[in-house]
Amino acid sequence: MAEKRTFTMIKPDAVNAGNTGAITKMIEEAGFKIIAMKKTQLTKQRAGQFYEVHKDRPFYNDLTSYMSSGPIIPMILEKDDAVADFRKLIGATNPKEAAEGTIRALFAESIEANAIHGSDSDENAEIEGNFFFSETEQF
Ligand code: IDP
Ligand code: MG
Repeated sequence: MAEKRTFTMIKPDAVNAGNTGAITKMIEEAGFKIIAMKKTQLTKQRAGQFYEVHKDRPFYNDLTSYMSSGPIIPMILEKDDAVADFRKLIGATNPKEAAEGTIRALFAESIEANAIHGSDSDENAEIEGNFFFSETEQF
């Protein structure tokens, strides 16, 4: 079961721009089932915890400020090859390099405010899903 799931969040720029519906539609049309979803906001401290792996990168302080600047929509998604297929659907980190038709190509504002997160491994998908959702919220 775990290897068929991934974790995503629609980031503050995309929520603020009113793109939640369009992005969620693309996710469902690509064959992902939404297992859990909510609207919430991170504190700077919790954003720091989520992105702890990047704590030594030059963009870490800006990233955690941006990620705590407004509401986000975290979701757990299910599909065969969920992690890899979802990374394809969202496109490269830098929207200038993201393939045409991907979520980041369509909706990202910049390399930082890039509309959406996607887990990079089965292990991180589980850790990140559990960061936002309890077991009883996962259907
Ligand atoms: P990913 O989200 O495509 O997996 P990561 O390298 O894991 O990319 O970086 C996490 C997030 O940090 C990115 O989605 C983006 O919001 C931000 N980020 C990554 N690289 C840069 C950068 O060079 N400048 C500013 N922000 C960045
Ligand atoms: Mg990453």
